[in-house]
Amino acid sequence: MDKPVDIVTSADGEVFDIELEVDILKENQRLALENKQRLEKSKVQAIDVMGSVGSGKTSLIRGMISILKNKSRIAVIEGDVTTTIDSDLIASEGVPTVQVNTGKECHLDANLIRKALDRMPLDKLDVIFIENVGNLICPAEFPLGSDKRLVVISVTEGPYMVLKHPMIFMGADVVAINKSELAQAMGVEPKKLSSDVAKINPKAVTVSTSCKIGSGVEEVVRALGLHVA
Ligand SMILES: Nc1nc2c(ncn2[C@@H]2O[C@H](COP(=O)(O)OP(=O)(O)OP(=O)(O)O)[C@@H](O)[C@H]2O)c(=O)[nH]1
Ligand SMILES: [Mg+2]
Repeated sequence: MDKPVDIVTSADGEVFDIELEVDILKENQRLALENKQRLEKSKVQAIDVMGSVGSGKTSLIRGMISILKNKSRIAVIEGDVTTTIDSDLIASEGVPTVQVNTGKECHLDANLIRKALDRMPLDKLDVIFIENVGNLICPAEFPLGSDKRLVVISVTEGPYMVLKHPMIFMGADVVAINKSELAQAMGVEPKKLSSDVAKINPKAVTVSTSCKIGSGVEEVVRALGLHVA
């Protein structure tokens, strides 16, 4: 009889890949807890910013920085596959950044964040934004030790983005539905995306934003529990 297709086995029939994955996730959770305790000790609020490629993560972080920077000491950890484009944009706001190039990996993990935190003066910071790699799937499984998880999607990704990627919304505290000024042209209804999020995770706060015109950004800051000047 043929082997069932959904079981990964070695040549001698021993199941190994699935256990390996469980170990990686467990170790990540342990390191995430360490990061969380370390951040709490230094009274730093860390926000994990996730979302698909080009949804507006960097733009929203920049918008939040301009609201917060006179009152809070901010730094950014920039996760990117290869380039420093986003780090350079953040640096132009006068905010220190630590760049984490993930190479082939499609997400940040708690070990990379631990190494980034080693390079930051935690006792001199209030808020750290962590821009995750653009991806709606992998980051969901890898908590980093942040206080809050913010997911940024945009109306230009179409009407089914939420329903197709429930995992990432299950762990979200706040969801920004960005590029809202383009909703009509895209034939996408932000309210429908918001109700899709509510069905998956009723506790998540959903905010319609446009980084282009600056709307909704302050509401995101408040929803994240960050102090608005
Ligand atoms: N029209 C419109 N464009 C936006 C808005 N927010 C961001 N953009 C544009 O969308 C593009 C991508 O924005 P980014 O902020 O770089 O998106 P990102 O999620 O950080 O992208 P990656 O880091 O590459 O995954 C840029 O050209 C932004 O200027 C918005 O609200 N409306
Ligand atoms: Mg970016």
